[in-house]
Amino acid sequence: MTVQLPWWQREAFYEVYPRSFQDSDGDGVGDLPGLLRRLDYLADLGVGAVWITPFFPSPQRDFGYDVADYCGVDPTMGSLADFDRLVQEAHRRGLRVVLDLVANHTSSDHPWFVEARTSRASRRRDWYVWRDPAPDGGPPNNWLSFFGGPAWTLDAATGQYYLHQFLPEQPDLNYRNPAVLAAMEEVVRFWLDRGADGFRVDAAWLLVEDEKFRDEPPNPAWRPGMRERDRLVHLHTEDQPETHAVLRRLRAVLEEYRDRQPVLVGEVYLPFHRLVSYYGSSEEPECHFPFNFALVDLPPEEWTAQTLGSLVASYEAALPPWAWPSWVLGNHDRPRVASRLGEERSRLAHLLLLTLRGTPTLYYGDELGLPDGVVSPDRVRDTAGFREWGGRWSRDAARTPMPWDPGPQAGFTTGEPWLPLNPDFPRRNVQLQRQDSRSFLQLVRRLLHLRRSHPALVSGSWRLREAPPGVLAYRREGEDETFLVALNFRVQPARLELAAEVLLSTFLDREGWERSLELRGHEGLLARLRA
Ligand code: TEU
Repeated sequence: MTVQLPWWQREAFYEVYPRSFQDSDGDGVGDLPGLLRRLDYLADLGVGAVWITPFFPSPQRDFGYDVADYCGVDPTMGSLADFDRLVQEAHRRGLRVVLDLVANHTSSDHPWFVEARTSRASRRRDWYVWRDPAPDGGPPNNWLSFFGGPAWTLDAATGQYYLHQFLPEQPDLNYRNPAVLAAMEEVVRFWLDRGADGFRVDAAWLLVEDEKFRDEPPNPAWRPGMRERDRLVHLHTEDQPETHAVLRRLRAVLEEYRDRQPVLVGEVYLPFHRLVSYYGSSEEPECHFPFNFALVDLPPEEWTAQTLGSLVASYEAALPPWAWPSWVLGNHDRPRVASRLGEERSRLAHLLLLTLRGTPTLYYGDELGLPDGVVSPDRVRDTAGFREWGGRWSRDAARTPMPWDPGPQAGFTTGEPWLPLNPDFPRRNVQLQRQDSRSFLQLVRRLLHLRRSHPALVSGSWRLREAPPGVLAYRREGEDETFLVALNFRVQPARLELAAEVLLSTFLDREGWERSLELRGHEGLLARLRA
């Protein structure tokens, strides 16, 4: 008898960047009522949880990741009533709603920071991280921001610097002050009480910094083309031991609602051996899973059978036996996977994502094979991210509006979209791909529905299998079914001497029993070995 897994293990997650998903009022910016209108699409696609990036009141300097009120909805996104309706309608369709907890920092417009900067004696002063200037009057140490320049800004009125790992408009909260954590716990309760099903903790590995504020050493591996911030080795601004106590407390709040199985997911960009510490322990749990970004940051030239096989094997080996895996191909901060790999290999990547063990997270639009949009430097909105990547790439390209149909503004808005539509939207959109039996969308939809009807694809064991050069092959074995996945990452054809029932090809043009599995160039197969 298959033990019923919790929903966050059974279901695939889908990241919605609400500004770009569906606009309902013609202002060119997506919103919650627009997302409500697209819930049937998500339910039909076969995802089970929607992670919505921030929609809280914000001056939008980092598009919502600068929160000015943790317990509200930005007027451009709708209202709390719209949120309540969204949750109700999502739940009616069996969809869970996961929010973005931007816990590391607030907006500089947040009342807490406005009060903190009024004076050194303010009761909120210690809610943020303040330091006296260095003897030369400059920043207290050499820490750098993700978005360029020092991670410190001088508040002239009070003569001290405050810490911001991101923009100066995103002052870091001070988790060494218990009042800060207590306030964030109340934020979690507020949304859980309104029916939220969990949180993705933004910048979870950055929450606490070194108590002694020591300079970080230079990074000998830094090369031109890497991020300026990575000129330093981040010994003191990330992955501090005290971070885990914060995540344990946030998890403890979720456990107050354990009957609803709310989930805590961590945004953690760390190598596997450090990433796994964000699960905590079975006695003192932290994240249900931290995102595993290994496939997001894997350079395109390293997408080979050999590299991927050892990457998956080393992740599986690094996981504590009770820990639940996670896999991600893309998000709103990185170039889209179809732009990194091309369409055919992006299909292979989605076959990989949706047949590995654990919870997969899809990024909106990737299910269409959507490439990065074309955003000319004069139309860049995300100047912070543009600086972060040295003007070589803007995160806007991965945030262009969802193309719903070939009609005006791709069905995204009746107004002027806040970012340009992808030029290929007349040919690459939901409506046309729904009508095409071999489209990218059909591949993702079929894989999601296969996952849902075959537990072996979700929680079955994962085992690498011998395969010809260039082919990654692995078995997924459950109680009463065994599957084989074979991915040919080369353009040359390959053959697996194995009889199996092909359930689908990434080209969606073959099914049924085959005495041996011929793989065309860049073709992937999902086959059943025993029913
Ligand atoms: O990103 C934090 C982070 O992990 C950065 O490395 C991020 O991947 C990217 O490099 C920043 O451009 C989170 C959010 O995902 C990001 O959108 C926000 O800008 C950032 O935190 C600040 O809240």
